[in-house]
Amino acid sequence: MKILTSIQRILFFIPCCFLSANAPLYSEDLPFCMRAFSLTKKEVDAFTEKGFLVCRGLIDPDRVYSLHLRAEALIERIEPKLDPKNLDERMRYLGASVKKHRLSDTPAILLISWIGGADQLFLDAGRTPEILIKVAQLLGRNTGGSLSVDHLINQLHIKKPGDGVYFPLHQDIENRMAFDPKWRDLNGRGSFVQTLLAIDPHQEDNGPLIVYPFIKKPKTYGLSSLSDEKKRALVNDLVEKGEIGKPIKVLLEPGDVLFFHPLLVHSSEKNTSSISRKALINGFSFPGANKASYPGDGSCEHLVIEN
Ligand SMILES: O=C(O)CCC(=O)C(=O)O
Ligand SMILES: [Fe+2]
Repeated sequence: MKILTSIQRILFFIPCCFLSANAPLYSEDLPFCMRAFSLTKKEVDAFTEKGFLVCRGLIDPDRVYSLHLRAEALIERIEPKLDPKNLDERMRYLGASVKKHRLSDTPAILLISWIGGADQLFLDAGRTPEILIKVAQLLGRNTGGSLSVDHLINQLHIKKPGDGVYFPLHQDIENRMAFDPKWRDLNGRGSFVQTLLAIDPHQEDNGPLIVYPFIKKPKTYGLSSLSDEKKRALVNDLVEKGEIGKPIKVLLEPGDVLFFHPLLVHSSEKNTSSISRKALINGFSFPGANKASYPGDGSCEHLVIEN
């Protein structure tokens, strides 16, 4: 085989870089039929700059109300099945996987992974064009030029009044890498977008998401290995040094959707109000970034949006 000279190698490498360059897509980069569901240039740029974006009233009230009713019905059916002696293992419910928590006296549901495995309505809600096309825009085109994503997460989060549930400071990228230690960032922008659809109002005192906007180029801070106290100390320090922005409570109305980057630092506190705070969380990865399997029947499905 002919051995390439250094100059030949450089000349070969430069066009390859351009071919595989990946960037978020603007509306005009999408087929005409998708543009009505796309993010504006201003929204794409805001997501890139801050690491999150809220789209108000994205999902129509009928659909959100149906999700609310079905979620309440599922919770009522699952709760009596929780075995107080076995709170550590996940429990299967139809094709979904229930994670329990022991933060209150009575066993309760922390979250239901791949809830679409128990009720298709939740899967369809995560894949509405209003959500999916925006996610595909943010993830960008694959090397072959197609628009496709892997649907990793379709999860119901339930925070009942006084149930004690909270999510310590974290970055979702660490969750992805905990599932797949060989996770690869293939689009150079985290290769993952998480979305949170508010089913109930997310208000000051029922444990809304708290986000720390990007200021400097985001990186992984290794929060998952620290105690809650050390996580708080590290994040306070990052805020003080101007690495990340001051915390913002993301207050939402039912139907609003938050899109966030896997390197966004975030947390949520306990629900001290008298109303539940339910959310449907959907997470999508750039194809090839994840090779692990996730709980729930049919999870990690590859969705082709445009060939
Ligand atoms: O439901 C919440 O409050 C936080 C959820 C979250 O951050 C996650 O699932 O990664
Ligand atoms: Fe998270």
